[in-house]
Amino acid sequence: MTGYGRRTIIDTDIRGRSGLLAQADLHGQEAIFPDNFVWGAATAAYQIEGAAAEDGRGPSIWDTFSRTPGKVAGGETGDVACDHYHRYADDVALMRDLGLRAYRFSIAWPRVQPDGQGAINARGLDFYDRLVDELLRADITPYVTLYHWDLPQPLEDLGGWPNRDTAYRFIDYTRAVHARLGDRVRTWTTLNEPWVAAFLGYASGLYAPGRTDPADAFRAAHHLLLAHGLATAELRAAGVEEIALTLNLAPIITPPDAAGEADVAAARLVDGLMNRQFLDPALRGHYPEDVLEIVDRHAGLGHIRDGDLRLISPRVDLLGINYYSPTVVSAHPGEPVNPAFPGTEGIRFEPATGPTTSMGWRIDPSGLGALLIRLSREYPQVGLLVTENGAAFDDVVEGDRVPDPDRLAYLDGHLRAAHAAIRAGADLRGYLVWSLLDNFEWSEGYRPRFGIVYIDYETQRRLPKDSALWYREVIRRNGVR
Ligand code: IFM
Repeated sequence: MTGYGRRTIIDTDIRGRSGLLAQADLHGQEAIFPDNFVWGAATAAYQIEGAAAEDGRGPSIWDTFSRTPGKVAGGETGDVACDHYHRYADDVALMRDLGLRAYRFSIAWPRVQPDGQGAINARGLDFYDRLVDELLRADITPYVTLYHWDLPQPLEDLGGWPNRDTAYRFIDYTRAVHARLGDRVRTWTTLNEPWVAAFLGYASGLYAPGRTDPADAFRAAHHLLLAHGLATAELRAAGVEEIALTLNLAPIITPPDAAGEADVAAARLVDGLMNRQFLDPALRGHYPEDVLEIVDRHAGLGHIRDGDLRLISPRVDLLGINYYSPTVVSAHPGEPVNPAFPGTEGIRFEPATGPTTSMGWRIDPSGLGALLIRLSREYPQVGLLVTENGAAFDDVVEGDRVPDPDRLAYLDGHLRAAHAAIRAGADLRGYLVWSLLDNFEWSEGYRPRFGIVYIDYETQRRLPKDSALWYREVIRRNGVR
């Protein structure tokens, strides 16, 4: 069913060799998760809300970017998206029908503080207030993410994330959101995927704000980390018990036929840029030496001030993991730099082989298992939560059904890998599928469909796909069988 073989592979080394095999997770056998395992789904504000100019919301960098010709496929924008802003009550009812126990959503900073500083827009907060109440009435635990890439445009005009001051503006915004929702929301995530915000936003320019300066990207990364640390301290002082940081993480491996020392060194370097550049400062209070060397070469180190690492690394309770696919690299002298990974001259990012999703991403559940085990070994102080995992496929409606066997198999395989990782000692506390709804997939527009619920964008009709009905059973059973 999953193309994933008879056994669940849960430990993969940098050369892509598989190690530990978990007999208990043979395909077709039951994999029951621990009591209190959190089951849910995730979304993000700009991808689903719409109502871009309503109730005092200001423009974000994504409004500007998506309106810039050539930046988003088909010129699409988040202006309407899934119209969740108006349909949130129906969407919560749907979540309840699907048996979800948790819902991860993000707050749009430009709704709450249209200028990114100064006046708070109460009507923006009212929306999240209503949403949280609706969730609690449905017995669904809200998981709030404070930043999922929609920086208020006025802050970008002042320099954006490469400007240190943006991190301090984030504290004021955090304080305002917590003051309104803190009595009902227990788990707070500061940032979603700062690597993407920094390196696709400021180095490759593929995402908003579309800048292409590696030095700015490294500065942005540092200031995002600083924003995380400062907001964590703010939330902790306000009495929040469960604070998380969500990173996009992946095993960086070499192809089986290219596993020499140079290839392994290439994988290590990319691991530094994508994974350790964020994990180590936030969870260990220092940058890895190999990463610092690359930062220094591109941006100098002047933006990293004395005392910053202490501010960046207050205790967090959960590490949110967004996993989709491993990254495969090899050493290739002469290969030009990958613009999203400054410092990777001579490294080839290998195209996916084997089964892929409609994003062209390789399907490899074992990567999730390997990642969870590695994180629990290397950062044992923090609990793990899969805050995103899922797949886009070209879904087709058939009558009132959306058969999506490929997505169902993808989720089944990844849940088995997650279960195997728990058995091997990973402290995994929950799993949130990406995504609840089909939505605006950033520069790819609305073509990729990641939802377990299909959206007909003409009518805004919601139609649970087969994977959603299957997921309801998974939640009911607390596992897969
Ligand atoms: O849609 C995105 C989400 O916003 C962040 N993580 C990856 C998803 C799929 O690309």
